[in-house]
Amino acid sequence: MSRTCAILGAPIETGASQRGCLMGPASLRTAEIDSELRALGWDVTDLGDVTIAPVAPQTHANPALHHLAETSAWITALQKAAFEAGKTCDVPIFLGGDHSMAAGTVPAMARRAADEGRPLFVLWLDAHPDMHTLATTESGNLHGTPAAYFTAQEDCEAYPALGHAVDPANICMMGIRSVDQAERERIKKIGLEVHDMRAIDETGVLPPLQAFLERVKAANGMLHLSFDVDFLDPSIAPAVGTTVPGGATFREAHLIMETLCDSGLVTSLDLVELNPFLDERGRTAVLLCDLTASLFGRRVMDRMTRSFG
Ligand code: 4U7
Ligand code: MN
Ligand code: MN
Ligand code: MN
Repeated sequence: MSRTCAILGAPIETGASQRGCLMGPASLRTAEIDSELRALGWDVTDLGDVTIAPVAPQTHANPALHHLAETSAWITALQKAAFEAGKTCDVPIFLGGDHSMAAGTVPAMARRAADEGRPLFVLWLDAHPDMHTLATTESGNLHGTPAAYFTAQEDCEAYPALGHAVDPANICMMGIRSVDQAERERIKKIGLEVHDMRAIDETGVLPPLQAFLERVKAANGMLHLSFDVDFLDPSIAPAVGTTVPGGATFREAHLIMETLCDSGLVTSLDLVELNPFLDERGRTAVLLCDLTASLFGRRVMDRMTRSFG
């Protein structure tokens, strides 16, 4: 029996500083993400896109915040739709949309895990930790806040109530290379596992990834992968509003996906921050589809199960 996945689009762009992420799900569908997965033997259902109704503006003590009411509406809609999507298949895939959508998808996956009596782990691949609260963000761009929200940090009360939080001890961040002072302090305070790009340069991606996967396995955890396009180096993935130099290479990213595939541990996926308005002939969308294919089983050669020599 083939394994099942469902695709759910979240065309949200109000969390980012630039417009365009709205087109992310359409671009990934144009790159034929569904047929790539079917070719790998997956049973794929496309659930279409989530929508929200128009909202009235909402004010906040932090005057920098942009689109608070829309973001809250998306969080509510996505917590429901992502949870429902999770019931229909083995691995739901959430197509963004800017990263504020993780404030919907991650709590939904935490609820799904809790229903199975299992903990949720999160692998966060991003240039940024997105650990601002509604009080500390200076840009006011709410795609910088989801990780603070779903780990139940203070000063997120203006967002919808959080049903299922993620334990910061169950999160591993990799690829980080742009951290604001308030985020740095919070990461230290809560003891978050962050492998910044310097650490990746020093050790490569495998040692920290394998250590994290061992922990997920030992805890019988479910594993959500939140993949922000800006995790990748901008030279290979230009279609993102928040490029930061010195990102993951093509092979580092594929090796992570291949290793995750071998582990069999990933139970849900966000593909976020793709801004097709900034893409070059669809190359970033195609790269994201190829990385997803690596995660779902594409490999160049079959691996030998025994060693030689
Ligand atoms: B993304 C930033 F100041 N920290 O708060 C901010 F550097 O989802 C960036 O990871 C946030 O792309 C980036 O605006 C959010 C900035
Ligand atoms: Mn992000
Ligand atoms: Mn980012
Ligand atoms: Mn971004």
